[in-house]
Amino acid sequence: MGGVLSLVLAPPAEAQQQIDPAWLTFDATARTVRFQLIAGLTGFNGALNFNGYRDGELTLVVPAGWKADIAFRNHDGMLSHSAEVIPPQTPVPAQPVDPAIPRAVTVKLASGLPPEGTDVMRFTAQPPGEYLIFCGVPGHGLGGMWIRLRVSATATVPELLHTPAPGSP
Ligand SMILES: [Cu+2]
Repeated sequence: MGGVLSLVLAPPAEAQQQIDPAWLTFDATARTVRFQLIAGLTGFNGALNFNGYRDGELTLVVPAGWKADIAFRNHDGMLSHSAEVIPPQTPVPAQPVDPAIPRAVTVKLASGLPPEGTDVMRFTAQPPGEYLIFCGVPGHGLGGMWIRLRVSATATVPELLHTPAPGSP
């Protein structure tokens, strides 16, 4: 069987999710920001992730007072998911709570939007402070399905930051 080239590829290690610049668009003059919040983007953490991140490892920074459109999409082919902005807390709640910012919540908060379900959270980012964006389906937040939102009194433009927990690899 000479001449047959056998190329054996080892299964890739779980790659660290990279921030996709397309997730975040904004208009500094109009002070509006749009963020694509993608539930279960990858299989990471049993798909209990937003944009491939879990446990606060992605932070969306929005200047205080800007209008935010958070375009939620459930990319998970199996589970239903939702999202809401809540105050920072450890551990995160086991089920939905009142949003920390009015209207910063999707429909079907507890039951979740089905695969490919979409909704847009439209709210004004205030007051300044630290928040979490959390999946309200019971148990998902506790399973790691949350990222961070920082409403910043000093930032001049929105940004996305990789924010690994201190001491994590
Ligand atoms: Cu979920």
